[in-house]
Amino acid sequence: MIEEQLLRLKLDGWCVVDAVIPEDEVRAVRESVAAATDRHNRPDAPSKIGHRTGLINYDQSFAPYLAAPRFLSLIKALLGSHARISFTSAMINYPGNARGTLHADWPFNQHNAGHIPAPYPDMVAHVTTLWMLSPYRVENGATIVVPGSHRMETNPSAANCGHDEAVPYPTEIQVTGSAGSVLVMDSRMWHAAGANRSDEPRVAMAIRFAPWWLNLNGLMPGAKERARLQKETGLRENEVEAVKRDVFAGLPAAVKPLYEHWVEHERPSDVEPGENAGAER
Ligand SMILES: O=C(O)CCC(=O)C(=O)O
Repeated sequence: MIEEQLLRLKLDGWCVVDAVIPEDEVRAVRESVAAATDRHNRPDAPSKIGHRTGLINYDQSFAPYLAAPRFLSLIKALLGSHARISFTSAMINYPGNARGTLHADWPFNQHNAGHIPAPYPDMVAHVTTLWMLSPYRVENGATIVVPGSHRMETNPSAANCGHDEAVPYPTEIQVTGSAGSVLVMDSRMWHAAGANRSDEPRVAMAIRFAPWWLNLNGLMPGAKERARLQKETGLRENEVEAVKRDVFAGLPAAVKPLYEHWVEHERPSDVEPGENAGAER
């Protein structure tokens, strides 16, 4: 099973791990994540999108599933045994939301202050996982991917990529799946949010993983390194708030190693209360 998933990730750039959250448990997680996102929605979220970064501070209903062996063993096979979480974000795509632009995720997205400049090397350096808390269907805006695009050395967020980020790509597809499944993809993959043409919100989480050696400091609100990157490039950066100590203390033992590097007060002393950076990509 894992061999097949790894082959798909290598050749196509993505695969789906089914039922990471069991069918009879996913509704409770969906409702909990949606309620936390409603309560703590970012004021600068794009139109018809609910968004909350640092979700782990506001809701822990999904935490036990992060260590599901069928899921975590795949992440570790891709990024090594010290893989850790870089982003924990909730996304609610409401009916009528517009299709997103085609892009690769941080740190390959060239719009971000902290990015690996294109042309970048061909290696797995960051993994994006999209958790389907609602079933992903074509009508409700299932994520659009361009299979094989992760092997490109650039992506449509770069001005000279050769493909306009606003234009659909001819071979793109939408990844559908049942609630509780997780789309795992190389963060270099060209992808976009689909338009939700249904009458129900599509609730999902973007949980991203980094190897231990990837510098995440630019994501921490208030960090000097973050401020310098933004000033020197004139570009924005995503932000991921520190995990609160009491939240961390309550996480399952198997999940703690995934968040330990981001716990408040265990960060470098240059961190001060921070600014807000806009929607992440
Ligand atoms: O909402 C989606 O389907 C895609 C989200 C996305 O583009 C991202 O998280 O980078």
